Amino acid sequence: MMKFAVTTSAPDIDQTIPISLLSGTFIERIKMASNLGYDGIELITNHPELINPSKIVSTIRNNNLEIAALATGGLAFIEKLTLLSSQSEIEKEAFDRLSKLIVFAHSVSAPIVTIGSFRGKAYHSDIQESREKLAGILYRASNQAEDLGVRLVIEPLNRYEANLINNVKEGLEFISEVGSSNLGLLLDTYHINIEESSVSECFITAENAHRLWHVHLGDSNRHPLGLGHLDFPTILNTLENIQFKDFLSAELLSIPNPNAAAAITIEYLRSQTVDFYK
Ligand code: LER
Ligand code: MN
Repeated sequence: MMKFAVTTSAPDIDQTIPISLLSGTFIERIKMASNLGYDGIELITNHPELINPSKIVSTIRNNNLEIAALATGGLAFIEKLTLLSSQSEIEKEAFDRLSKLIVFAHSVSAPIVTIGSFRGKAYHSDIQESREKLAGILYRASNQAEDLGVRLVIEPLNRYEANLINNVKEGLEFISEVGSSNLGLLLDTYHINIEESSVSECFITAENAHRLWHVHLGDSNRHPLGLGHLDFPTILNTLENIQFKDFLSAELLSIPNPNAAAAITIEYLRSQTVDFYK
């Protein structure tokens, strides 16, 4: 059975993030996610040291939800920290913050830490040099995460947001370069729709390589599901056929507002996946 999560910020973040859904206090947002029928939460956190892990876990579990993943996007959007940067002190600080997030993921039993925009941009004149640098960084981080029972996922991003790892083929090649069995792929329907000739086919490619570990959901325009032109019935059918059992997280724009976007998306998903509930 597929599990659906919604992306929202942890209590340490009070700024607005465009892809953080739900509004209100953290407890109100968790309750709402549960009432809407989500199975899990993808948490954006920048300062996990400010959060009490057992309080977070009990709030989420008491509402019959799981933590699907911890997201690093807030570190990039708000703190302007990225693993690759032409400023070495930013790279150093970013790695340190990733290590802290991995330790926090372990303490709240989050199975996955995502690496999307947080990887930063290739800045060497030879792009291969940046790739190799990132591979070294993620090799170290993947090993640290493995020791703590946490998996890392790298997310191909569309060409307007990243100049490194834009599609599934490049993602799989990069994972081979890193050489860690603890690094997988996060495929985001919004990004792969821009870069791939077939969204469904690339899920199959990633699954055949045993690296499809996490999914982000957003329609072609990054609006709630059903409000763009992605063929979600076929995509969901493909994921069902390959028996994808990990989380699919709604990570999309707060259109028309953060609560309605979450509500429209889960309603759409439940209407398309009724078979699972027979
Ligand atoms: C950014 O566009 C995205 O998809 C996030 O998951 C990246 O951190
Ligand atoms: Mn994403």
